[in-house]
Amino acid sequence: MKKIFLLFLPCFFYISCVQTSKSEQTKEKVTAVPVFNPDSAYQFTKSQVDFGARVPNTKSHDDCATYLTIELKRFGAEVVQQKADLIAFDGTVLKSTNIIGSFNPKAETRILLISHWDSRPWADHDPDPAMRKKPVMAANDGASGVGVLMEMARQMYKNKPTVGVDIFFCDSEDYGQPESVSGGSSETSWCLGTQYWAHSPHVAGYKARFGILLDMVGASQATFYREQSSEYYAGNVVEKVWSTAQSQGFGQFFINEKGGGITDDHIFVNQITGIPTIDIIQYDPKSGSGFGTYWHTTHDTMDKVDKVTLNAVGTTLMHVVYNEK
Ligand code: AHN
Ligand code: ZN
Repeated sequence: MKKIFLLFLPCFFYISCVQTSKSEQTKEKVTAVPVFNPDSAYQFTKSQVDFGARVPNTKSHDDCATYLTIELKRFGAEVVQQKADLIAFDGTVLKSTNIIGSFNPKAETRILLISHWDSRPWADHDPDPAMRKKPVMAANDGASGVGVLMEMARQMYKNKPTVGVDIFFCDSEDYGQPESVSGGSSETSWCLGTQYWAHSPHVAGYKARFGILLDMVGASQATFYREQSSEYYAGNVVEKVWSTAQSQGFGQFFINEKGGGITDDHIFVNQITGIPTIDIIQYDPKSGSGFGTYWHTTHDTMDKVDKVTLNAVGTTLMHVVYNEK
């Protein structure tokens, strides 16, 4: 009797590790969605911040690129490091590295998941003027999105989705021209790594069914609105993601209302590659910048990152990816 029980134990353990929602169970075939681990996502976020600010042309930046590449390979991804010298608005040559990790690299149907991994070189929104030349630690504005995607990579290693997935860690997103510089913040001074990749993708003629960009997805009680350009270029993807979030119980994070339009990596992916791509980005219509009081300040540190938010985003994306056929 005891022996029989022990034989069944691994089955119970397995079942408890794979969640399926009620609505999914009614489909012909049950879709098993691996459980996203927010503690692990938090650790992946912290590991990046522990390198220091990941500003292009610094050792912290290069060490973090190596770390992300090794980790993606450890999770079975086929990894491309795309190196480029990108010219910033002020003429600085940014030694940039886009990192692309592919799962099921031969699958024709693909999903593109994007997050920038670099840190802003100046905390130009810091309340203390003496701090405005200091770099941003970018716990939320950078590391959080990458942390969520690294945890998804870890899950995909254990349990492959049906479709192909490309995780794209783009570089030199946050070297955009500060508003204080004459002429103001030019749109094309942002997202340099993504602009480069969109013109010269890691695979010639690269296509994906859709793309999802994560930007600032770790803050406590963050709210994500249906961003304007995402609606314009990829309304059905916005609908898919927001309705998945609602059905998973994350409606207090994914607000089912229109938000503003934001210049971010997804704009260039949409305009240059034609891959319909949305932006999940923290947006608070009541705050001044819209992005939280510590945005582009020296206060964007690990204490701002909340596992509950990482879980809301990660779990939603896991359901989106594993339900794609
Ligand atoms: C602008 O500030 C124009 N766009 C926001 C892009 C960004 C910066 N996302 C994170 N940091
Ligand atoms: Zn930023």
